[in-house]
Order: sequence, then C-alpha cells, then structure tokens
Amino acid sequence: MLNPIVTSEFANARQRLIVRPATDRIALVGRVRIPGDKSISHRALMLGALAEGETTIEGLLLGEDPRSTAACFRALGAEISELNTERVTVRGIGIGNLKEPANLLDAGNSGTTLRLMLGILASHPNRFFTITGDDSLRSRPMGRVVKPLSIMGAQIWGRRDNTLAPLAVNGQVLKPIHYRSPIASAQVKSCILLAGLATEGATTVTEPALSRDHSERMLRAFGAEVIVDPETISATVMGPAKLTGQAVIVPGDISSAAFWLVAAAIVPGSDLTIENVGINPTRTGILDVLLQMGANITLENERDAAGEPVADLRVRYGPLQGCEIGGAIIPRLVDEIPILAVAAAVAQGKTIIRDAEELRVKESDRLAVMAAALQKMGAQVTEQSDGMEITGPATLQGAEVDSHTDHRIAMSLAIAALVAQGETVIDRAEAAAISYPDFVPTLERLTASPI
Ligand code: SPQ
Repeated sequence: MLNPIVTSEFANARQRLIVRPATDRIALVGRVRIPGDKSISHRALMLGALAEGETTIEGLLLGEDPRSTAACFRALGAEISELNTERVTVRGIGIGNLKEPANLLDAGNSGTTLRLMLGILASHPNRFFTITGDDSLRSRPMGRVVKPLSIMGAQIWGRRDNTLAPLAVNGQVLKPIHYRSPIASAQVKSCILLAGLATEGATTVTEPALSRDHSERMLRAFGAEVIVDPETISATVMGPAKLTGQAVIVPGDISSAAFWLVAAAIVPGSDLTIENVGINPTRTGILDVLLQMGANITLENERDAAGEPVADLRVRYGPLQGCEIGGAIIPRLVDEIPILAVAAAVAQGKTIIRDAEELRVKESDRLAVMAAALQKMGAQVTEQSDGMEITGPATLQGAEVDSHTDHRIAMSLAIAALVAQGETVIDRAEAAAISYPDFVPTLERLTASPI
C-alpha cells in the first residue's frame, strides 16, 4: 500500500522528500528504536584504534559520519571489521603507533572526526598527515582546535591562517597545557584531551559550561587517568596514557530521538515509546525543555549500558507552551535547537532561544536556515544574532524547503511538515543519512497505518 504521507523522488543521489500532513487519521503510535549515538560511535572507533588489544562495539551508528571516522583510522593502520550494528571489532595499534597514510584523510561531513583526529595526529611525532572534508566541513572553523594545539607545540597548516581544511599536520612531541576554552565545546575539549594522551604530564581543559562528557567517560573506561572537577568545569588527562581494548555498548542517540519526541508531542493522538535512548545528563537538555513546554514525556526502564545511562522514553501528544532557552543548557541541547524551533512554532506563546551563536558554524548556519524555512512555512520567527524568537501557535503551510545538506535541518523540516497544511517538499533530504540512515523508512512506517 502506498504511504499517503511520505513519498520520495531521487535524481543524481539527491532526494526530494515529499511529506503530507498527518491529518486526523494518522498518529505516531507504538515503539521505535533509534540508531546508535553518533558522538559515542566516533569515540569508540577512535579509542579502539588507539588502544592495545581488541575493542568490540555493539550498536555502532552506521551513518556517514562514523563511516568517515572508520575509513580514516583504517588508513592510519587500525584494523576495523566491516561496520554493522551487532559487533564491530577494532584491533588497536596503541598510542603513538598510527602509521603515516600515503594519501589525504577524508573526514567527509563530520566535524567530530576532523577536530578529534587533529589532536591525535598532532601528537604523533615524525609523521605527516593531510586531512580534508566536504564543502560544508571545509568552511567550518578549525582555529578553535588549531590554536590550543599550537600552544602545545603542534605544527598545523591550512587556508585562512591555518583555520580551514584541508589541513596539513606535522606530528610533534607536545607539551601539556591548561587550556581555558572560550566556548563550551566537546570537540575542543576532546581534541585537547586526546592530544594529552601521548603528552607527558597533566593536560587540562576548562570550559565556560559543561559540554557532553563522552570522551572523559570512555577514556576512563579504556584505562586512562582522567580527573574531572565539576566545580571549575575542568577535565584533565594524565599522559602518557595506555589504553586497553574494551567492550563498548553504544546507546541510542538522544539527538535522533529528539525528532520523534517532538513529532509525537505535536501530532494529535500520538503515543510513542522510543527505546534505548542515551540519557547522559550532558545531553538531556531537550527533555528538560520539552517538559518545561508542557510535553507529556515519561522515562521508563532506566538502566546503565557500559557506563552510559539509558532509558525508554514515552511521549504522548499534548499542547505545548513557549519557553526561554539560554545559558548553560545550550551545550546540553545544541544539536536539538532546529527541532525545538519546530516545537516552538506550534506551541502557544513566545519562545526565545539565546546564547546559541554556535549554531551558525554547524553543518549549515542552523539559525538562518531554520528561521528562513519556518518563515516560508508560515511560522512567526525572528532570527537574532545568537538565537531566534518564535511566536506561536502558527498554522504551518506546506512549502518547498531545502536541507542545505544539513542532516538535522532535513529531519526537523520533515517533522514540521507532518503538522503543516498541504504538501511540503524537502530538497536534499538524503543528508539525513549522516546521523540517521533509517530516518525516512522509520517516518514511513510510523505514518503508514491510520488509527
Ligand atoms: O560532528 P559534527 O559535524 O560537528 O556534528 C554535530 C551534529 O549536529 O551532529 C554538530 F554539527 O554534532 C556535534 C555537536 O554539535 C558533535 C559533538 C561531539 O561528538 O563531540 C559535539 C558538538 O559540537 P561542539 O562543537 O559543540 O563540541
């Protein structure tokens, strides 16, 4: 039977996703399992490659971004089995032992791959590396990691005063630093901590607000000495470290769950349980905000999976109210702001998002792109330099919109389309495969059967 809500057209690897409103006959009901956490998947592959012995990874995300990380570390000499969700094995080669690849390393669309890898490469003496990425990644700022690495003694060259990829790295013996980062960024923090693994002494990063702490947790699990000081928001790694292969279980990605959380909250009649979602407190800002907006969300079956907290999230439709989002919560929901903007557009009253200027340097300028797309769909949105003001509730209208090749924009607009009147066409929707390869089939399944 043809799905009345979701259809797709492909031409030259470009997907036009056509989404019609869920009307009053369709609701999101039942259970859904989301793919593995992207941040944890990258780190499992990287630490597995740097460890001695075998690492096994269960639940790896099979998105384009972890595939880029796996390809880079294979080129650097790690043996990584074929990627699958059941069991990936990584035969690590030990810190300091990566081999010099004969060609460019390609991080694709992935900021995490490029930034974290720079810390690892810069601390591998007597080897030369070159690393690049796609159009989007080559326009994203790398100075934020090149600068602290250079203070550690790294030699890195690139366009625009060494801030844009392609980058060339001449590996060095580095010296430890205490870096006070001007931004709360897990990529900056992780890059420096990874450089600290091969560096004699204590390498510390202090952040203005706590960003996701998956690196600190996983480094510890692999045997590194990591000291965390919540009072000063600092993390220290003692080097030189030795990592030992581990069994990693990757929980479901709350950033992918976010699309279904909002979809079920705004499509009338919905009652959806999202299984096996990672609820690390550095990532759960989306839950705090949706609950503050009045969403009906409950956590069930809370448990621990290899050092990361996990739960099933049940969400039921109900009216939402606008709210204010800013300050220390931003790093805890930074990737969920596009989908929160959709929730805000249909919520009653005003939502103010501030302190979110970092969104301008993600895979796209997510503030400009979301504001423009939601305006085109009839929402009342004003773009601010560091956020958005959204006044709801709007009756959204179907429109022709574009993902700008940004996975989170593609998926956010598909969810907005479920509650719009008329047909929405999302161009370049194939971008969803970066973090959620099964997003469209899952959307098709959840909207296939009338209630
Ligand atoms: O890896 P990439 O491309 O930077 O991906 C994004 C995303 O939306 O998936 C950001 F665009 O996630 C980042 C996130 O925003 C992943 C990440 C990590 O794994 O360490 C940290 C965050 O970035 P940052 O710069 O705030 O540290």
